[in-house]
Amino acid sequence: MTSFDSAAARSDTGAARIDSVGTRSDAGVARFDEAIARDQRIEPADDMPEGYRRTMVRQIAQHAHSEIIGMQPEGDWITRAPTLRRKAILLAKVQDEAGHGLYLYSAAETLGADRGDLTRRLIEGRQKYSSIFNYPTRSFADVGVIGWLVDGAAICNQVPLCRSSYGPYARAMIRICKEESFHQRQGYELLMTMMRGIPAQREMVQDAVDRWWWPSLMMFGPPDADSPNTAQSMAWKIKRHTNDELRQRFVDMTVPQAEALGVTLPDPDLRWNAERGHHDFGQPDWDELRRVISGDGPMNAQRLRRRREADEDGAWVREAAAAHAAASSPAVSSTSGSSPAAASTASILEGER
Ligand code: BYC
Repeated sequence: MTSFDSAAARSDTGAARIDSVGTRSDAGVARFDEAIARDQRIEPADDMPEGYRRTMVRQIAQHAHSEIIGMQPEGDWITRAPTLRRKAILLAKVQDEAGHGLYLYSAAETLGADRGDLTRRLIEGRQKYSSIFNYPTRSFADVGVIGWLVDGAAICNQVPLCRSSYGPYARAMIRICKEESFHQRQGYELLMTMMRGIPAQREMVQDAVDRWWWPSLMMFGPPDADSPNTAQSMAWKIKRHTNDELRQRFVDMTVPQAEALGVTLPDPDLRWNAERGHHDFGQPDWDELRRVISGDGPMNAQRLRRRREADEDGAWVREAAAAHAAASSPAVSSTSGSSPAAASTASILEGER
């Protein structure tokens, strides 16, 4: 068993376990299977296997957490942006990421999850977020490179998710992808501007590319042979392509952009393979990905500490909102961990870690 397998086992997503906990009627099973076979969307009120529901909550929650934690590396540069225009662009981008997190937590709620409970699972290290956000942003060129490479990788991964089988997730993804495309272009435009500047600016861009290239390739997840979840997620049409297929698509898309920009991608094995019609490229350090995912990346501790502090600082806002909701509708319960929704998240993810 690899580390990626054991990570997945802790998330309780093994197919055998999933089948044994399904609670659907035969008619419900048939309807779900037929909808998947016909490429129809599964909606919140539809019958679905418990394993499908748990997998969707796991992926959507991880995605939502990534958007929210992903505000930190770029957010670090808001007060240090070189001009008012760059500051306004960066502020808007970071705010967009918060919006993406909110759409995604809402999508998870359609499956019975509770957002406060999901946040607690993140803060306690029981749910993951993307490895990419555990690296530091050392210069303003990092802001451009995150837009170009990280949002570029996110687009490659997420455009196919617009056709994901779970309706609320697929629909959230359409808007998110539009905004990510805009982010990618603004990142590229920033880098273009820096590359037309003085040698020190060009060096900053190349240095940022050197540091972010391999972590960007890791965003797509472990190699297919090492990915415990891909086969089931493809069968359920949650994922439309494997991790390696999307990584290849990203490399093919990015190489000509790097050439136009005038930067070198730090991979000696990167070359066009006319026979395959794709670029060959080297393998990222998969041990590094394992370490970062398991909490031992350069910035993991700081990212989670800040997220915990923000959660504590915002507690009074949530309490006020819950009191207002309770006053306007006595039947609506609070957003505290003891709410029925929180209890139901626990049962969806039962057995997780
Ligand atoms: N980082 O069997 P696998 C953004 C985990 S935010 C951390 O391949 P799966 C942005 C994986 O979860 C973009 N963990 O899994 C925001 C699994 O563990 P569990 C975020 C990773 O789910 C701000 C185990 O490893 N995008 O764009 O089939 C500013 C085995 O992996 C990673 C999404 O979340 C990783 N890189 O595939 C700028 C997209 N890779 O959960 C930009 C939606 C793998 O079983 N998510 N793991 O304990 C997905 O498409 C899929 O979940 C993944 C993984 C491709 C990430």
